[in-house]
Amino acid sequence: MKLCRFLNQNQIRIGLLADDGMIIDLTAAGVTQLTPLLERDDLAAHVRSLAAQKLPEVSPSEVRFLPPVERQEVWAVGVTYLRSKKARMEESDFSATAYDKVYDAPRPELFFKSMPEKVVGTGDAVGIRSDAKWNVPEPELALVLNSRGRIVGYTVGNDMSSRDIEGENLLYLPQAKIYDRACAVGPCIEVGPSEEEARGWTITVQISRGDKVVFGGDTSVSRIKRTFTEMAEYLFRSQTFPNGAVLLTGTGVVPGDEFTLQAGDVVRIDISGIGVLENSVVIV
Ligand code: DO4
Ligand code: MG
Repeated sequence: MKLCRFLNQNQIRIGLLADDGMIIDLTAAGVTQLTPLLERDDLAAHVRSLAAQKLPEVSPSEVRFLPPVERQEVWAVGVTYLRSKKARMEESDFSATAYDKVYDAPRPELFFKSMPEKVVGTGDAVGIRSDAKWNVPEPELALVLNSRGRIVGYTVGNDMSSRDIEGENLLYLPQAKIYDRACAVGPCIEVGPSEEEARGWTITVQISRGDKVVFGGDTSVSRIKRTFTEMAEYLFRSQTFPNGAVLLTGTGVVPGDEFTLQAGDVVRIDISGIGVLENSVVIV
C-alpha cells in the first residue's frame, strides 16, 4: 500500500496510489496529514476502509508529488554496506580506520541529515555545494518510523554527499552532508512489507547528463549489514521523536572515483517495491 502527499490546485493532499496508477484522494475522506495515520496500529485496514468509499481520483500527471515527510526529522546510518566502507576508506587519509571500525562495531554510525521542511521531493532539484569538487548521490532505502520507533513503512532517499569534504577530515561530515537541497525523499511510503520482504528489493540508480547515461549501478537491500530494527532501536535510544522520524539506511552504490555530479544532471533512484525518486541537480 503506497501513501503519498501531493499538491493539487495549491492544496496539500494525502493520497493512496491505486494499482491502476491513479491517486485516490484520501483528503476527500478527511485525512489531512500522514503523521497521525502512521501512529495507527490498524493503519492498513483503516486506509483500506477509507479507500472503499467512493473517493475522487486524480492522475499523477496532473499533480505535484511532495516529499512524504511532514514533521519528521531525517536521520541517516552510515557505512552499512561493504561498498560504502571501502569508498570511505579510499577517500580518506587519517580518518580511514574510523570507517573500518564502525562497520564492525555494535554501535552504528548515526547522523542527523535534514529538518523536514528542507527535504525535497521527487521532481524537485537536489543540490551540490558550490565549495565542493567531488559530489555524489547516495541512493538509500529509508525507514519510516512512528513516534514509538515502529517501522511503519519504507521510502526512497538520496543522501547527497560531498566526498572531498568528507574525505578531508571526518569532523567535516556535517558540512559534507547537510546543506540546502542535500536530502531528497519520496515519492511515497510503502506500508506493509516486512523486513524480510524489503530485503528482497533492488536499489537501482541512473545518472543522466543530457541524453547520455553517465553512471548506472544497483545493489540489493539484502547487503545491508545491520537489521532494520537494530538501526531504528539505536536512533530511539535516549532520544524521543514525537512525530516519528525517517531513517536513511546507507548507500551500497558508489560511482567510481573519477565521477562527480554536475549541475543539470538528473538522478533517478528506483527501489523495486517502492517507486522512483527523480531529481535534477543544481549548485547551491
Ligand atoms: O560516514 C560517512 C557517511 C556514510 C554514508 O552516508 C553511507 O554509508 O551511506
Ligand atoms: Mg549515506
